Formats: sequence, C-alpha cells, structure tokens
Amino acid sequence: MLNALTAQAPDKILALMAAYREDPRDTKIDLGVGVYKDATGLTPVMRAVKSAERQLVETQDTKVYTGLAGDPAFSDALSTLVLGADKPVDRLASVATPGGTGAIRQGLELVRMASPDAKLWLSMPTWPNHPAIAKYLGITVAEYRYFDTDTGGVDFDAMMDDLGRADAGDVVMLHGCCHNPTGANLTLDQWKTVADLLIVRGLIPFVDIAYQGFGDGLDADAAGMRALLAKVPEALIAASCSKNFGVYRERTGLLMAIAPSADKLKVTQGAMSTLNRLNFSFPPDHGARVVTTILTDDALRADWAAELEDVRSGMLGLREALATALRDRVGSDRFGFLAAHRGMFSLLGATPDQVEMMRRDHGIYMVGDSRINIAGLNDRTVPLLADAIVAAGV
Ligand code: PLP
Ligand code: TYF
Repeated sequence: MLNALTAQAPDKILALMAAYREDPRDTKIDLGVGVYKDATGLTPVMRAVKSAERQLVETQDTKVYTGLAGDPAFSDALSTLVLGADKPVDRLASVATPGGTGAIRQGLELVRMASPDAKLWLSMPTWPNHPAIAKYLGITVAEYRYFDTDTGGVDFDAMMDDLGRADAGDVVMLHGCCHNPTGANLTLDQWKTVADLLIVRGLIPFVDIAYQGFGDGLDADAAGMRALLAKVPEALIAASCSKNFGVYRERTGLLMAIAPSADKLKVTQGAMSTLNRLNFSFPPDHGARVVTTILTDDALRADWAAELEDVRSGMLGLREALATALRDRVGSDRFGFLAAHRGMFSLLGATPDQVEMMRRDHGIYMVGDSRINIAGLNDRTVPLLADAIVAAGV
C-alpha cells in the first residue's frame, strides 16, 4: 500500500526553517517563519500564560474529556475578544479547534458539507495553507488580485473587480488583519465596501484572523472585520491564539459561524461539533484553558494586554527603523510602505534571484516571495538588512 505514495511538496516556509538551522554562519538572520521573536531572538512564554499555567497546575482536578465543541467558557471568552461585546449571540455557533489552521480546516469542511460546489476565493497572494487545504478537500479555488507591487498597498479596485465576477454562494477568504504575506490591509471604509459587494452578489465571507493585537491594537485590528460582520447575513471566522498569546504548540483556535437566522443556530452548531468528532473528537484543551483563564481574570488580562502591546509597538518601531534606514540609503521613500504595513510580515518586492543573493551573500533568510518577518529583526540587524536590500538591487 505505502509503495503507492508519491512525494508531497514540502511547505516552503517550514523548509526555510531547516535551511536556516543548517547554515553554519553566526551572522545569519532569520526572517522566515512567522513566529514572534524578541530582540534577543527568543520566543518567550508570555508572563500571563506562565501565571495561568501555574494556576491550572494547582487547581485543575481532572483531565476528563471536554465537549466536542471544547469548553463553552473558551468559546465565550475568545468570541468576545474577536467579535466584540455586541457579538450576535443568538446566531453564533463555535467550536474549539487545534489552532487557527484547525479552524480553517474545519470551516472549509463545513463549506464543503453545506455547499459542495461553492468556489473559495483567495487573495493573491495568501498564506499557502489556504489553497493547500482547500485543494486537498476538493474545493475549487479562485483568486482575487489584492497586492499592488508598485505601491506596496492594496489594489482595491482590482480586488473589487475580481470579486465582482464571483458566483452567488461562493466563499471569500479575507485576512482579518495583518495580511500574510503582504502586510497590506484594507481600511475600515474598504471593509464596508467589501461587505456591500458580498451582499449584492450573495457571497459568504470567511475571515481568518491570526494576528489580532499585532497591528494597531486588539480592537483596532478587529474593527474592519466587525464592521463587515455587522452587515452580512452569514459568515465564518477562524481565530488563532498562537501568536497573540504565544501558545503556538498548544494548538489553540476557534471556528465561529454566524448563522443566517437564530433558528439555524442549532443545526449549524451540530454540524460543527460533528465535524470535530469525525476529525479528532475533542479539541485540545490546555491552551484554550490558559487563554480562558487570562481573559476572565482582570489582572492577568491586563498584564497579557500590556505585554502584547509591547510586542506590537516593538514591531512598529522596527518597521519605522527599516523604512528610515532604506530612505537614507536609496534617497527616496520607495520603501515607505514598510512603515505603513501592519503585523509581522511585509512583502519586500524582491525577485527570487535577489532573495537568493541576500541569503547567499548576507545569510539573510526570507521566504522566496520576499516576505520578511519584521520580528526577526533588531536594532543591530536593521542596517544589515537595509545594506543587503540595496546590494541586491531591490
Ligand atoms: N492564518 C494565517 C494567515 C496564519 O499566518 C497562521 C499562522 O500561523 C494561521 C492562520 C494559523 O496558525 P496556527 O494554526 O498556528 O494557529
Ligand atoms: O506564515 C507563517 O510563517 C506562519 C507559521 O505550514 C506557519 O503562519 C507557516 C507554515 C505552516 C504553518 C504555520
């Protein structure tokens, strides 16, 4: 049987991690995988997470199964963080999932179950796991233009043109904030305009929000998505706690569905719980319980929010420093988009050859499409990257 297997294409981002590890140069710089790193290159356990874990060790008296949808307190706390206090409780179904990826997978399974012929519209470019999972599930993928390589911003007219060609019932994947890989994001008004188009054309939004708190702040990062959700009749939302709580390996995520009416809530929730059962039964609990503990304790929550704010402002400072270093070197504001982007990532606009040159000559590792992880930089390496970008002729 296993003789029949053929080699699967590796994940390019994860393959880059291995290449970086094997590089013997001690001057090497890792701007690859999307993991937050502090100025010393470490990905620390957040203070509030440590406290919540200590509390759990002391007080948890059972490890018995949770429900198929996970702990209701987790759904309640995280859905409020993501959707806001005025979330539509009478139409909101949710299941805990193994990370944001698990939420995307379960959400796409729900799409396939409800509407097997729906196409999934993805921004071009997008996180490679979006098309990979959709194609694996047999869902047809279509692409909408998103990034303007000349300006480093969103090509909104092109996006609207392309979505204007979607068929009623198609699903449109949107990055809730901090677009991966480009770093370019919709304005609040653009979110509302997208919502109007979705309504007119009968399209269903699927929002992937994996970096809430990494852009302009916890509520600011969710504002566009919330404005869209307030308008549309139904929606899916996949939220990840990997980055904003730093619980990557605990696999902590939530799939939410806003049903078109309150009487469709029960059947929607039932389908989502069933999909959990069919794929893995009960979702992982440790990370979810840590997150719930933090969000429901005023002191822990304030400490978490403060640490997240330091992470966010640190990345913004690095963006400014890199944009300034490049302005000094090229004598123009050609790289000004780096300071306007939000989140961990920016697409530099370098060719694959230039990316390879920066790796070979300077030991700087970025994804082949020239996506850099801003958090991989520090005050010492910002000028080194700026020099390398100029030397490669980007
Ligand atoms: N969506 C996007 C756009 C991401 O970049 C990530 C990455 O980390 C995820 C979802 C989900 O991450 P995880 O499965 O680690 O929660
Ligand atoms: O885009 C990134 O770098 C993060 C981490 O298969 C990641 O989202 C990358 C690849 C992958 C899973 C997570």
